[in-house]
Amino acid sequence: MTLLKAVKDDITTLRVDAIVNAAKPSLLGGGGVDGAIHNAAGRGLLEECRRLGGCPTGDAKVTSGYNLPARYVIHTVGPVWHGGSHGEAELLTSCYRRSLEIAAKMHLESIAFPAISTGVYGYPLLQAAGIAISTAQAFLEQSSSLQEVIFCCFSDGDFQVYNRLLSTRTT
Ligand code: AR6
Repeated sequence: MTLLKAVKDDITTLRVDAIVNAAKPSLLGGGGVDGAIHNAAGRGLLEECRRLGGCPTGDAKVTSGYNLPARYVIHTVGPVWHGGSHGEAELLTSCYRRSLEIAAKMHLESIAFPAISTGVYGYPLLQAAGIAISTAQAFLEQSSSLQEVIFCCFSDGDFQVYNRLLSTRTT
């Protein structure tokens, strides 16, 4: 059975098969978790990202993990929050689904997500966490290599929200 769990940590320290990056469409680095991942991974990551030619919002692309403890980085581009009536929920759902599809296709067993779009891109955390959990749960109902899906929270407040939603979800 696949485990869905929340941790409070810096995602760049996690020893998992893949961490997910909340990237921008150019995939050329930025602030927040994107900046932290590029800093920790080193120049090789930026060089590989340059060759990918960007990524549309809602999609994902994979690179190696370079100096990270994670073997791979799955870069996904979340939606900017514009009030909720501009397809944000569908795009955020697609970020989680596409990342999980890539991980499953590569036969990975563990993956860690940051709270995509909830920083600079302004997506309300409670709604975003609900989408993260329900999309992962729905995906894992199909058979997949994944054994552990981690929601990596950067603040105590985010960690509490994820834990509350995880403890009340219907199985
Ligand atoms: N480990 C885990 N989570 C982190 C870390 C970390 N080291 N650092 C930040 N977070 P954000 P977005 C959390 O802004 O909203 C970038 O400039 C953070 O507290 O990183 O998708 C990109 O280049 C928040 O909960 O991503 C894009 O331009 C979550 O990660 C844009 O920001 C996401 O916050 C993407 O914006």
